[in-house]
Amino acid sequence: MVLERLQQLAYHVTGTSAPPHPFDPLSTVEIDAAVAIVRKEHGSLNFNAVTLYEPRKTEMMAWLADPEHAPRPVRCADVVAIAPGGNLYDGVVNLEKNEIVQWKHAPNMQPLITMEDLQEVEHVVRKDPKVIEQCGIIGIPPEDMYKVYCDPWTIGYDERFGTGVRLQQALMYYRPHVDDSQYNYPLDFCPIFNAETKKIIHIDVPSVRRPLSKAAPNNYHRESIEQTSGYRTDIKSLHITQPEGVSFEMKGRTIEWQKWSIHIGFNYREGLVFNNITFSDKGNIRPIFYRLSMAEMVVPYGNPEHPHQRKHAFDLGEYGGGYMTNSLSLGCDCKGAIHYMDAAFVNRAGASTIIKNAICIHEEDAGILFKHTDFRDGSTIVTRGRKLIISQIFTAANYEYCVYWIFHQDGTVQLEIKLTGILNTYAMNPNEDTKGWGTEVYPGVNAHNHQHLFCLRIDPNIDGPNNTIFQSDAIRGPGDVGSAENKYGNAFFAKKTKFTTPHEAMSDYDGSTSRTWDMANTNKLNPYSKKPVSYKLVSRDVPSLLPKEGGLVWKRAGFARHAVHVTKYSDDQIHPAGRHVPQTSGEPSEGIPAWIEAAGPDSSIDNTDVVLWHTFGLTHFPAPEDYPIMPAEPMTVLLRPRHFFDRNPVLDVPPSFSRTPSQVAAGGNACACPKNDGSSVLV
Ligand code: ABN
Ligand code: CU
Repeated sequence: MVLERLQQLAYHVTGTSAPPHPFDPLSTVEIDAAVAIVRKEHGSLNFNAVTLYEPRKTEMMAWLADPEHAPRPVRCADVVAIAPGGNLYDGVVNLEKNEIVQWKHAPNMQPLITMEDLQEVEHVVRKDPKVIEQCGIIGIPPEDMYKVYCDPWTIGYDERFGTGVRLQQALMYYRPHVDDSQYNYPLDFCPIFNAETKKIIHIDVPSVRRPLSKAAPNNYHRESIEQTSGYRTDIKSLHITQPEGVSFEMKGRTIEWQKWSIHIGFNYREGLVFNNITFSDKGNIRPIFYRLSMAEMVVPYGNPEHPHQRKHAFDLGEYGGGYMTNSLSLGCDCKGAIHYMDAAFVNRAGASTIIKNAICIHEEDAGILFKHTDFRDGSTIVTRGRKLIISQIFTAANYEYCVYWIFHQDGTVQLEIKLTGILNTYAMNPNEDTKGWGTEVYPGVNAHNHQHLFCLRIDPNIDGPNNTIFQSDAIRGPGDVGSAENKYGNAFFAKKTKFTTPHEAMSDYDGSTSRTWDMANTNKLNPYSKKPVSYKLVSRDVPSLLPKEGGLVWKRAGFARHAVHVTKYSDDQIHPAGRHVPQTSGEPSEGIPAWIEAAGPDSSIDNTDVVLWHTFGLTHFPAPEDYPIMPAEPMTVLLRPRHFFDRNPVLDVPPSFSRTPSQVAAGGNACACPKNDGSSVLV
């Protein structure tokens, strides 16, 4: 019956007619169906997640290779549910047979905290007598409790409370006026909330108290700026128009643009997920990536004083990059001719919900793609590039993460993350010594040092699934200056180190050797360079994990110990810090370290189906310029074709200007340019 419904009903989210593509996220209809099937068998439950149970790769590869004849992977739902008493269950529901095919109790684990979970904490905090007492001590009278706010975070891990009880820590703030930013008025104590009993079970109170700051508000909304500095008046309008429409085509959720074909998925956890990424090389459809996503992140804070060690948010695994995603608006978040896609989730009560415009797809001018002028005769070619941007923005309490997946015409994939929003702040007394663990960004406001570390999951499929990862370092040639082999000392080359085991592949960034990593298909050589066809990971924002080896964050965020880990592909290895992240102790470490241990650190990853996990990001020492709201700071990772094509793959992009030597000699501005950018073409 469910299958019939699936086939008959319009897919609110997938936008396709039935049946959905096996990579499509679950539609609202499918989510409701999965919930109904689970409810029928297990009664009253709270739902934490109902998402696509992704098709098993072997089946999926067979279907992609021959969709006419290979069996179509069955639609299944991956369910996370909480039973009365806080018991966690992981389930898989076959949506075509209407049956639960897996239902497992997951004892002593906590699933992520949803926005609904977060929102109830503030109401409880405001009414709690012990919180009211603490507020009184620092100068907030009981009648002002409505001005008290909190950002509830998962507790992270606190050895006093362990993993069995679902807990949140409430980072406390105050708003003198409803329109003031509460981050100017952090409070010095931290209540702990039990999500099961809905009670405050403990309050961490510092030994040195910090009364409520008396500083004037420091706000960022229009009214406040108009009343203070005022707005700049010298910005003229800039319009982006695409009178002929966009250059991409959506086929269901598969986008085709400039030789790329990409399936666009989205889930509650990773947000955007791309599958089956191919590029048409002279008509030959070449696979490049089976799956790409940002799979986890951690934001460890660097103040060792209790309880700040608990501030190390796994924003994807503990809260969900999909659940926190913004509904994007035209002309503000994205500019130009935009195609939006919605995202469907389940709520706690088991009803499907939708975030409208969760994904933004648009094109932008990408500046010069290539150019050359011959200095002797003035012959010139200039070709402008275009880029396709598929983006989402999520709000992780105080911070905004703007995630741009950018596809370039030359086969490059770029992940750009812009960090904006508001610093996490803590209270400080006038003239208090921050001891170097933070910065006074405004009177009474201590913004602690922290890192933003993102884990990119790359499942390469470079001309097929059997790939090998190499590290590439720019190294000086052997031989001393004056020696026969390196007389002038100028020799240097790219040293390639093949990773044959996960142990060898645990590698760190080295800016001094311009280190990059190659995902190569050693079974196929470039006809000219005789090197394996490959994609290079170029990433320069790669700080080391600063929390020390053996410490809490190091144990919990095993993925962040190295810039690169490589594992042999396994269907269920998606989440690098584990499936259920809140309140993990890190003993043993979940996710990547556990998988490597289980597979054997010395097992082979040579010429097989591998996954490359890349951790990158930045270390943030806050400064007043970041406050009261941060100007966006970008970070970029590139995946670039190397020895993949046999010549520059964008020679066929029409130039904006082209004059051969003979055209220059003939005089005039003759230009036989087909229109490329819809704008000026010189004749
Ligand atoms: N950055 C931690 C966080 C994210 C979302 C909601 C609350 C807290
Ligand atoms: Cu930061």
